[in-house]
Amino acid sequence: MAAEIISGKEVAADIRSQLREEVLGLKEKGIHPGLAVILVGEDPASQSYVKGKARGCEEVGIYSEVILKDASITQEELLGEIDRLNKDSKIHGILVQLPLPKHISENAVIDHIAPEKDVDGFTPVNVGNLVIGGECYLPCTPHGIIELIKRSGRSIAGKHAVVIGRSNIVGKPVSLLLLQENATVTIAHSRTANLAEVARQADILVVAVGRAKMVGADYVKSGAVVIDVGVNRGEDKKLVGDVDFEGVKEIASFLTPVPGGVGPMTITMLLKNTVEAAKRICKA
Ligand code: NAP
Ligand code: LUD
Repeated sequence: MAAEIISGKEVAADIRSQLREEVLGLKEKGIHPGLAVILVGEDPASQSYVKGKARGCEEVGIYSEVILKDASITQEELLGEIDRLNKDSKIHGILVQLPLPKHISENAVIDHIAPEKDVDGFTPVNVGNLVIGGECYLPCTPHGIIELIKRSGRSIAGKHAVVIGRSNIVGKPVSLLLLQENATVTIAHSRTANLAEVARQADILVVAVGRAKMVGADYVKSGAVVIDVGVNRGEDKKLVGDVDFEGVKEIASFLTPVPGGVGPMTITMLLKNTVEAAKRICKA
């Protein structure tokens, strides 16, 4: 039986319309949520994602600033920019789009963001609180993935989740969130032996590798929920996921598409965190 396709685009539109209402209510109380996005350099994919974030802000009524910096910016100058935003009362959320040029330490930059404005959920304080179950901003892509699984109507508790990929931005935090939802979690990566066999044990398979169509039907147990995080641009400029959509849709019970799956959810969860940040900072 063919899998049901989970439209991240539709779920994102639902959440955004709720957020629009919430922002209207906050504005009546004199609170205007604001997000600053810093983009260093001219990577076309990053430019496209940042554009999507600014458009999302506009859609729900969040004030936004996109700060463009030349790839030659020094780390000191970038930290200075973050200092300024940390103190700016119009700005409740700060995001530095990754990756950064090689001469800048991503960890140093992230660590400079005030934790209460860290709407990406990347600062050590936020990540630490995520690990110990404290109050934190949930990282956007992992949170979006959990929402998509829940909206598919499938429960997570007691299920075996296999996550392929262990990056700080997707693999590790989504594994923690699945654990918090009471899944039994396996984290696989480039050194995992017998990867297809490990993946076939998954009731929930999350793929965040960055290799076009790497996960074929032979990686998937019949009836599994498959979440494709990968966004790869083929030679024809078309976007493809890490999952071979056509092959896997015949085997999985639920499958996310690329584009229109996890991507729109990432941006929507950022908008949600920015509204949350404005409420926390303004004590609404
Ligand atoms: P990343 O930092 O490059 O990490 C990739 C992970 O995949 C690493 O842990 C790596 O293992 C593992 N890996 C690489 N080749 C593998 C292989 N042959 N077999 C098994 N594991 C392998 O990537 P990322 O930032 O997590 O992003 C992954 C993908 O998701 C990319 O396509 C990215 O564009 C996309 N993405 C999408 C969104 C969204 O919102 N839709 C958000 C973030 C990322 P090692 O650790 O052993 O090297
Ligand atoms: N850095 C992210 N770097 C890359 N896809 C995103 C992303 C939207 N600090 C920081 O935004 O959360 C981040 N915080 N990331 N990413 C990837 C990652 C970051 C990826 C895809 C999309 C954000 C997205 O909207 C659309 C889709 O899949 O439907 C397609 C967009 C297109 O290019 O056409």
